[in-house]
Amino acid sequence: MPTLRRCPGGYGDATEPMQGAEPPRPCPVPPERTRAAPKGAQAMRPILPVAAALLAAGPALAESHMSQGGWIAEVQGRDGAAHGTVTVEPTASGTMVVELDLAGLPTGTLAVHLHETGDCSAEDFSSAGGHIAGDASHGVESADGPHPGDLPNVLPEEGGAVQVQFFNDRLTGEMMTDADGAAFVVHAGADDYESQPAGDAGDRIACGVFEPRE
Ligand SMILES: [Cu+2]
Repeated sequence: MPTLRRCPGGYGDATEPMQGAEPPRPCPVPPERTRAAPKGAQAMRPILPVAAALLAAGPALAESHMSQGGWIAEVQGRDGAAHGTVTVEPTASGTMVVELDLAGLPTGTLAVHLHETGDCSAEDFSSAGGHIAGDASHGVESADGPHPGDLPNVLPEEGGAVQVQFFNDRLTGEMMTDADGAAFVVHAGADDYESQPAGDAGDRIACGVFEPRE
């Protein structure tokens, strides 16, 4: 009988070699507990298992819903500075996953929305129009809200990065692909989730036009 010894860290057992026996079985590799995350990535963690679950469901599902279709916007400030990207991805359930990967924003609490016109050409980004509104009122504090284009405020810390995913089950592909497109807008202030028509969120400081993804 081979003798057992404990592996470092308590993960499983390995057998000690006997005279003339097979070589010892190596200790199993313990699961990775800590991995250096890029700064600002912490906010994504609670939702990442969902993406992992979709990927784990099989290559076909992962391919059809996580890499094909969807939309991406390159976000720019009023000075033309690049602030990263926002993607909208359809999923099997019909819920959209909106992912923000932004940098260089002001600190504070900032409103972010999906606006109804894919046009960031105006200096103040007014060309993006109002929110993607459907038949709803603005804001989760409105009884008949929120807009499909409403999103939770984001809170960039020093350095101005925001990396987060949101579920959005009110937004439809038709809203993203109508004739005049759609845009992502960052505001200078917070959305109060209540004021009509746009949450009293202040100036538009960054904008990106959604384009279909490969
Ligand atoms: Cu807005």
